Order: sequence, then structure tokens, then C-alpha cells
Amino acid sequence: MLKGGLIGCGFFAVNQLHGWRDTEGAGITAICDQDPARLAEVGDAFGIDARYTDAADMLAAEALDFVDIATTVPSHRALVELAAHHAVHVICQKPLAESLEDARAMIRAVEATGKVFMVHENFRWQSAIRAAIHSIREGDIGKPFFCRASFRSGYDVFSGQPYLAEGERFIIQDLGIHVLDIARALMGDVTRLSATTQRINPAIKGEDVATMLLAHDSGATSVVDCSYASRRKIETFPETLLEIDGDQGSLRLSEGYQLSIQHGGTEKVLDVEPPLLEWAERPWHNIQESVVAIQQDFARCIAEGRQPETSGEDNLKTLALVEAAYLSAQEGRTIVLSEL
Ligand code: NAD
Ligand code: 89V
Repeated sequence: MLKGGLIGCGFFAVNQLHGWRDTEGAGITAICDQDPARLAEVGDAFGIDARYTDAADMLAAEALDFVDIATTVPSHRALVELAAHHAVHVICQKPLAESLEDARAMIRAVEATGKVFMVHENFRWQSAIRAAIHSIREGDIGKPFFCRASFRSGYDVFSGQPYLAEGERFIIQDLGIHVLDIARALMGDVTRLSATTQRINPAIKGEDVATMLLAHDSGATSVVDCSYASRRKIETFPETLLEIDGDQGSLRLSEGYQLSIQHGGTEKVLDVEPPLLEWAERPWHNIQESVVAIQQDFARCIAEGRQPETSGEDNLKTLALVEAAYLSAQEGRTIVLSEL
């Protein structure tokens, strides 16, 4: 079994620890958090005795195959570079870095070791999104020319993740990054992007609404719209809804995880609701199941000696969309991705 060290034992890391228990061929044998109280709480909950308040100490003392970095973004570059120094495989939470320059340096550092570098970009690993990606890649609706990827919610994310209310950047960097990544997974890479942002909730610092228009290499267009200010009777957190039109049919992923694939006058409707894992809870079960899927793929990539679909290199292109969106909203112009 591959031995992993988890760095950061906060809000989301608990899902990752449950996920590692469900992952074949890999597990967490040591944990690290700079907060001793959090370290003790999580270590006791998961029965892990090897505990460190400093990641450098953990990597020096433990014979690890990989690290799982579950801290917030300011620490990512230093921790990835530390992991590269110890030549271990790395899986790192999104957003990968605070700048494209940092992300490029991190990718270079791991690349030099020849190890696997995955970004924990789990939304495209959700089973409903996976089903849509599979259908598009199989050509069920022909060549897609339009996509709307939509995440609109009024869910209180701030109680679990208070830091989200405090940053200059909010929805694009934290949530839009997932939806932009889904648009890339479905429709391919992007040449131009324009965006508007709004702050509806006066109690937070950053933007909580973003509307983005993407021109893809293929000639297709996507609209990616995200909101944490949408008060509706039916709350869809944390579902990403999809409307995709192709030259031979249409695909819709609607609320309640209903996938409709229409082609040649026929419609196939699939219930793609994720299973409720025994440690999971609604409405988070969608995200929680994707954690197992992405971590299982990471373990497989190590075993098979290949880089993952959501590698550091791949994720750089999603991160570039985030930067382009902020720049576009700030300067009121369309951003050509090659200028970044
Ligand atoms: P959090 O603040 O609850 O937890 C972070 C933990 O890391 C804290 O306990 C903190 O003490 C510790 N930490 C910070 N720097 C450290 C360092 N240098 N060494 C050791 N420990 C350190 O944050 P969170 O909500 O769990 O988010 C963590 C990351 O996960 C973020 O990047 C966030 O965007 C991401 N996230 C992803 C998803 C998803 O679905 N992919 C969901 C939620 C959060
Ligand atoms: O995925 C995330 O990073 C989370 C949430 C889904 C709540 O936005 O912060």
C-alpha cells in the first residue's frame, strides 16, 4: 500500500481522510497541521498516531510515497516544493496557486522528480459530471457547439469555510474554478474569455456572482455562470447544471441529477444521482463521492506511472481561466488567453 502524509487537517480534509479509507492501494499513515488542537482532534478521530505540526519534520521522519496537501492556497507553493525536494508524489487541493507564476514553478519542481502531480480538482470527477463527459466524448450529441455550465445557490458556505468571506476574491477562485474546469473537460481549451462580477451579499469582501463567456479552440461557445446569491425555492447546492447543444442532439443535466440525452428525436433519461457513502451526508454527498473517485485515480496513476487527467499541467489552463476572468471583469474587456 502506498503510504501518504496529509498536510492540513481542516474542514475539507476530513472528507479526504474518509476518502483515503475507501481508496484501494493507498492510505494516510501520517498527518500534519500547524494547529495542535486540530491535529489531535483529527488524529484521534481517524486513529492516526504519526502527527506533526511541521510538514518538513513529517517528510524528514516518515518514509512516505505521497503527500496530500489540503491546506488553503497561500501555503501550496511552499508545500509542493517541499514535497518535490523529498521526491514524493503530490496531490494538492485547488486552487493550485495564487498566481500562474507560482503554479508554473510548482509544476516544474514536481516534473523534475518524475513523480505524479495531481490537482484535487474533483468536480469533474463527480459521477453526474463524469456521465455527461462520457456522453460528449462518445459523440452522443455529435459535435457540441454550445454549453451552459451553471452553479446557482444561496447555500451558506461561510459557516464551514469562514475564510471565504474574507478574501478579495471569492466565487471565481473558490467555486467558479470548478465550473470552468468542467467547461474545459466538456468543450476543450479556451482561446478568449470575458466576465462580469457582482457582490450581492454586503457581509463579504469578494464577488459572489460571476458570469463568464468562453470561446473554445473548437469554435464552440460556453457560458459559465456562478452565484451564491440566488434564493430559490429549490436549493441545488452543490450541483452544477448543464445545457449542451451539439450538431446532432442535446444534453441536459438538470436539478436532482437527471441526465437527458436527446438524439434523432429520441430521449434517454438517466438518474445519475451519486450514491450516499456511509460516511457522507446530503447535500455534500455529490462532492464527497468525487473525493473517493479522484483519490482512487491518483493511486492508479502512481501504480501505472502516468500523469492524471487533472494534472498540474492540465490545471494550469483552468487557473489561467480564473486569472482571465478577474482581469476581464476588472478591465471590462475580453481576454485572449495567450496574453497571460
Ligand atoms: P481550513 O482552513 O478549514 O483547513 C486548512 C487547515 O490547514 C487548517 O487546519 C490549518 O491549520 C492548516 N494549515 C495551513 N497551513 C498549514 C501549513 N503550512 N502546514 C500545516 N498545516 C497548515 O480549509 P478548508 O476549508 O479545509 O480548505 C482547504 C483547501 O481545500 C482549500 O484550498 C479549499 O479551496 C479546498 N476545498 C476544496 C473543496 C473541493 O470540493 N475540492 C471543498 C472545500 C475546500
Ligand atoms: O469546492 C469548494 O472549494 C468549496 C465549495 C463547494 C463550498 O465551494 O469551497
